[in-house]
Amino acid sequence: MDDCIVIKFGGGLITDKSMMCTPNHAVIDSLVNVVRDCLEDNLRVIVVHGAGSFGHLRSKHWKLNHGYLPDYDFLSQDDCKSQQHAVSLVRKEMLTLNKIVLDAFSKRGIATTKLPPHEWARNTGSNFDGNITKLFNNNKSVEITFGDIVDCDEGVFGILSGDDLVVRICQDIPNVKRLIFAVKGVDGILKRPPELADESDLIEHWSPSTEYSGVHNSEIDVTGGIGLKAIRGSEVAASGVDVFIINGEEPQRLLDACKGISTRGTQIFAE
Ligand code: IP8
Repeated sequence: MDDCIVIKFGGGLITDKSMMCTPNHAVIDSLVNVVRDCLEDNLRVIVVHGAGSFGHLRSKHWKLNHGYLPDYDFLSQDDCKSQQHAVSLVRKEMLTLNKIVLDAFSKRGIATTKLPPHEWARNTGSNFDGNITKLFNNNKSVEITFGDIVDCDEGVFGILSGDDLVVRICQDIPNVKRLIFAVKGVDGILKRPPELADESDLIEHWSPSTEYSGVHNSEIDVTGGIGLKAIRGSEVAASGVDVFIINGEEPQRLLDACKGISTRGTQIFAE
């Protein structure tokens, strides 16, 4: 059985987060090239992508991360009048971003399998319900899923982050060797906020007891930023998978990390 790697394409990396539903085609294409090189190296690859400006901005406005709030007085948007409507729009917007990613793969002749979580997952957090082993069974293609709005037992709906999905994929799929979080704008987890940090502020080995600067853009994001990646990454590391946070705008570093070659970035440990 081929070794498997899981790559999370950060939402902030593959989109312009400041503008509603704006993809970054150049970055997506460069990530697809990295995946192609991994496939040529006989690695099986599973991709999970984030939402960026396709999910977070509208979810933030409608507080979709808090579930159904029938008594809250929301300000209507031109194209959206209720939380339920926002749920269906965000699901559509995520399918649009997913199609952009799938098209970038097909342009390079790479077969993909699309797995939208609202069709097969329920509840949020890394303990969500969903039969990963049954669904992710096509190792002839790159299986692709993404952060999404899912139905929930409590609160009617909620946001299942790609950072939660990767945990269960790494734990449930046999032979996953490495999990790589490809992120925007930083080389990994830093000791100081990115605008103050220099080269020497990169934390090369991180575990939950390490102090760090967890920048989280809570004006925009409804999920957890680098802090959620670090915590979820340490859950994955506990199951014996090597976990790295790598600057997604540095394709050679990404490729090296995917192949298990030492490179600049942060490796996450369980403790
Ligand atoms: O960007 C969030 O997924 P993430 C999904 O992987 C939505 O945390 C719809 C906001």
